[in-house]
Amino acid sequence: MYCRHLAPISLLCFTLLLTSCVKEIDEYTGDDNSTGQVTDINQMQVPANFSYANERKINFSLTLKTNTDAPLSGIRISVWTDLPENNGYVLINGSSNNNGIFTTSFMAPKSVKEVFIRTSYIGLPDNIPADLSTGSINVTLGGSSPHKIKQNSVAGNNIPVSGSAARNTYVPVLTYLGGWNTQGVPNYLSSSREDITASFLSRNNSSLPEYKPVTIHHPQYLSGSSTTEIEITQQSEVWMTYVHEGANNRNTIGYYKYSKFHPPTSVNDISEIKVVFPNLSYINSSGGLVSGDKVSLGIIGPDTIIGLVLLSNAYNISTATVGPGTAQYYTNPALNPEADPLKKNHHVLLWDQTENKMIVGFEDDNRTSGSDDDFNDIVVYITTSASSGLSTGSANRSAAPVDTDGDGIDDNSDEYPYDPDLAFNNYYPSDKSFGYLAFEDLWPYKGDYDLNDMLVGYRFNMITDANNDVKEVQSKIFIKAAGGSYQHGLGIEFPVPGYFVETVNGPVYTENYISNNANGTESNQQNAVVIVFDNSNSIAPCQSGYYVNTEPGSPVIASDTVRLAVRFVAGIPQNTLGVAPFNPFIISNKRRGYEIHMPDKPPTALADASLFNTGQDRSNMALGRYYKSENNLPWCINIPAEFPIITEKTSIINAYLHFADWAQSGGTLYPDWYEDKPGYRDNNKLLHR
Ligand SMILES: [Ca+2]
Ligand SMILES: [Ca+2]
Ligand SMILES: [Ca+2]
Ligand SMILES: [Ca+2]
Repeated sequence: MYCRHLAPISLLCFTLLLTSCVKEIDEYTGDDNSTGQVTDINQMQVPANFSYANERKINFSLTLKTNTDAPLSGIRISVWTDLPENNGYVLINGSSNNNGIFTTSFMAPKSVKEVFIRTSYIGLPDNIPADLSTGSINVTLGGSSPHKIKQNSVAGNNIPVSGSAARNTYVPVLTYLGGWNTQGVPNYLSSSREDITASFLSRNNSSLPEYKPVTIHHPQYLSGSSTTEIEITQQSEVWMTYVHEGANNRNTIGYYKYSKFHPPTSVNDISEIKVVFPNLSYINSSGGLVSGDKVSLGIIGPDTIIGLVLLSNAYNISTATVGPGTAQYYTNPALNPEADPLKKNHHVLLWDQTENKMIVGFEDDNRTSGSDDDFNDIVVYITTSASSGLSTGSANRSAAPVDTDGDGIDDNSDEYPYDPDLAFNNYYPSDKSFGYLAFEDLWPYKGDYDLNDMLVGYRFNMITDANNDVKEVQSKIFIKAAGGSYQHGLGIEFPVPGYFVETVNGPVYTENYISNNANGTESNQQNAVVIVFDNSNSIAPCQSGYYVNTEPGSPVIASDTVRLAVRFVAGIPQNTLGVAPFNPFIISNKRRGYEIHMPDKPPTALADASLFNTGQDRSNMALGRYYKSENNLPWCINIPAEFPIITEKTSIINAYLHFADWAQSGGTLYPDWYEDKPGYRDNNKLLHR
């Protein structure tokens, strides 16, 4: 099988090796319909220290504490580029250690200015925004005096608002236990907060894990035989304690009382609702509450049922008043709006035997439209002064945590619940996208900068264990385009000794120039080097007369996908292993000594050192400068996002119209140059394949 250009280009390249004067033939000579100021990539003025990085490293430290400042350990943490509903994706996953701390670093696209920290854990605020401008994030969630992480839009704390000013005419009549500040924090909170222990929270989370429908996960919580009413059996002081709110709304919770012998059959049977927490939102999340904040409901006699009602989005933070809300969800299912009797329940009642607390979890969306049925949008609990003041006989019990593989990560958070060596997936660039390595393949001679001679697509998954160490790196690798006649190998160097690798699975070899150790790493290397494939043409074979996917009208070539798995003997700290795509390189035209790497990434021990500083290469090993020309042009760039193929012989500056601005500014301008935004691309010079 011969590509159309194989013979002439090979001759040309062969000639290049012998006499550098011929190189001019393949050199890019400008493009007359460029829209930018620079019309020839060779005229770009690129700062000498620029490495063409589209991302930056963010140092991250998160501390999780209970409300008595005890560590919350083994809690899953995710950092997202944006909220999931805004197409955000996960940058890093991990879990808090025995000190409640998760420390790591990750790469974030320079165009991402803010990330969101998510724990999805009952007892902690969720979706905490964090600014990336300083390059590091250091945040504590929870604790006895939670930090204000981001200012709320409404100013003013601790301004008492009288209860009467907040009345409205909703029926049942809303009455008040006192006043509150603008954030809706009652001025009648009990003087001491309840201790919300780590073990109590773990039982809450095992019972009502985020996003997991109770209807599937714990259907017995909603079955007809279990208690749904909070019944007072002895005269007692009764308290409600705030644990958690995971909703976007500013919800209000109130209570009403009725005799166990005369339950209400309609809302009209309820004479009044006493507002307990006007705004159930956390201090860092649209409100001012802290887990453990507690309100007395007064002395209540036996045979009384405490009914609770959730008034959805009822708190108006600009007027500091409570309205009827957009919906009202009662602990008397008969009063709820859904017609389907199986969907009228909006709460689950769980008796926590260890701490004698009656947990109430609410679902805050209409269950016929938009509800995820996890019943943890609001979590409070009820306690009484009498030691057995509550009827608990037929109430469901809170669930003990389950960790089947014993790695310290609860089954609900463990992505590998039956493998103690693995806990979390960490995809790069994301679980739903691919990144690309775009190569010029004539190094040490420069080419035409269409950066399509090898266009390698990838998605990595660094699978971490419960200590957040990387135990295995899996990757999907394919060839999106091959706009040259050379046939290349592809390798990846990891910055650890080869014996750290236990096994390598999935490489594709059709030639005989690679020699490997028994564990699958390449022989005679210092670091662990894995050759992914040794001939690109066996992965994406060219069709006779054409390159692979670089010419309009050429056959569409579908590449094989190489699924590579590199498993390490033991978990490697993420800071030691570094970040994807690690140190990838092509082996140019199957000549083992000819390696082409990303700019400023060092060659491996098997690269032919005599090639440096020949042709147009101006590496300087003493300075850590590699694979850059005199003009600081690269032979490879890494794009952590979709990257349509530049058509044959088109310079990148004429296809990606802000590439030159980006490179010449040292990465300051247009950090999003590769994105599909108005004016960013000339689609006539790109192929979407
Ligand atoms: Ca929910
Ligand atoms: Ca586990
Ligand atoms: Ca596991
Ligand atoms: Ca080229």
